[in-house]
Amino acid sequence: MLRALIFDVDGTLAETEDLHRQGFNRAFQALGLPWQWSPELYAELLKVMGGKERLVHYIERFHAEEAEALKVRMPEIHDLKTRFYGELAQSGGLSLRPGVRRLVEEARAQGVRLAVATTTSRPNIDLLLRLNFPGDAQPFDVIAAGDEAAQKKPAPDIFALAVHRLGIDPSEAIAFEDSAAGIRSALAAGLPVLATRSRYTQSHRLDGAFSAVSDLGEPDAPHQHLQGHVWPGGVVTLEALRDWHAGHLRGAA
Ligand code: XBP
Ligand code: MG
Repeated sequence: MLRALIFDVDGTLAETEDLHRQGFNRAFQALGLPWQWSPELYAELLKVMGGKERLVHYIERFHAEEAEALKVRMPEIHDLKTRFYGELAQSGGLSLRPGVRRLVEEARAQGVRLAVATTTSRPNIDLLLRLNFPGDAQPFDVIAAGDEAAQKKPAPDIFALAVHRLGIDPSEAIAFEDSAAGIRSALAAGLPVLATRSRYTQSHRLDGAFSAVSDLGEPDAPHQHLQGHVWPGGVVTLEALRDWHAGHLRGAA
């Protein structure tokens, strides 16, 4: 039985990555660091998951000669980036990607549990949920985020933590991801993965996902199919997910 849907956040629930990039740039400027991350460079840096890890990677790769002194400043830079990200998100809006709200509502109405498994920091998720589900104290049953996992994606830790907190077997859930590292993480945790490609994962290989689409789709705005399972009408509905999942379990038996 399909008992839970587990969502990645950045690039999957919402197109947040460029706000993260801008948040980093504002933090660099505020701290007098002459660094500027372009969208092209950021796409490259995104291969390292987690903002803190990404920052350390950038320092080691581009400022190796002063790396030790700069790495000490990482927590300060990242805290400031999180603050600027929050300000940017609040002023510019942070809307959900197509089909996300519909699918979340279908799941809640039909008793399928909802979880988040992300490398992003907890305040960023709380803000995203507050802005998009006002008045709803807990739209998701389980949140597994950021430094709660010993190792970030592509390690399975954060998806495994979400599954553990849901108290289910991974075969009873479906994961939603936008990145190659995220797909690897969910697969390693034993979850089937549906990929929705995002702005910053256009060049990623989505191998391993049982289906890859441009987004979840809406009845009046069907998605573009990329590979694997095809969704009726170009829309990922809970009913269609249940059908796929039942067939998947029969195939595995
Ligand atoms: C994507 C990430 C995140 C964000 C930044 O996470 O790698 O690190 O870019 O967030 P996911 P922080 O797709 O798993 O949601 O700076 O708070 O780490
Ligand atoms: Mg993502």
